[in-house]
Amino acid sequence: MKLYQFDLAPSSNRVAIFLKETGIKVPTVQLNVRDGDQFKEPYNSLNPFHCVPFLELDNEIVISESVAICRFLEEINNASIKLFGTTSQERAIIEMWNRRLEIDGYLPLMNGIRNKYERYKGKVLSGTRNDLPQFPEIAEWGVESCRILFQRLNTHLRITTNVAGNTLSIADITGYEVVQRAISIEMNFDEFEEVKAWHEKLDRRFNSDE
Ligand SMILES: N[C@@H](CCC(=O)N[C@@H](CS)C(=O)NCC(=O)O)C(=O)O
Repeated sequence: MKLYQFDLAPSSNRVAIFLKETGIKVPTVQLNVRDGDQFKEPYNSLNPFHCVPFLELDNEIVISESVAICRFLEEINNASIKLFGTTSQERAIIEMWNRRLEIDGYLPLMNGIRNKYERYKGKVLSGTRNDLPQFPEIAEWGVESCRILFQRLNTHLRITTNVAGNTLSIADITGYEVVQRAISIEMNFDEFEEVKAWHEKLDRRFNSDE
């Protein structure tokens, strides 16, 4: 089994945090997606989505999508730390928050970033190179969508320590990366104090050397 990652990529970071939190070890290969390694053989043929992260199994099956990879690794390792929940209710709540954070925060901000910044010209869509023009207004739409999400999350975090209850879950990792993206584009979210405090707590935890 081999995990293909690029340490500077947010999606790879989600898997890296998951591995650190669960203690699961997987042999890892770095692909520099900024230099286009994903379009070179054998990676080009291995993963038709041309993105990191992706996991190559020993039976040659390839799994992409950060959350699918984490879920698979948690299941096959029977890890004692469960970031996808243990009961039906926990699993549903985690899935609910994870999807809201991706759909209302992560994707709108990423689409905005790709449509606004010079370095993404010709790379508006992840995993392909084409001459689709950038539409910078999408960045405004993204920030607005994320602001509404942060409002809801802020209220929710008044009654819970982590997003999907009092235990850390994959939804916290997704949410952490949403806030990281918001910070990278200098989005002002000072008014959402609970979101800020929760992100700071996660930032210390995820970046500690333990
Ligand atoms: N939804 C996917 C997103 C994967 C993705 O977009 N990966 C980016 C890095 S964060 C990538 O590899 N991009 C390559 C490119 O833009 O060509 C996931 O969560 O794994």
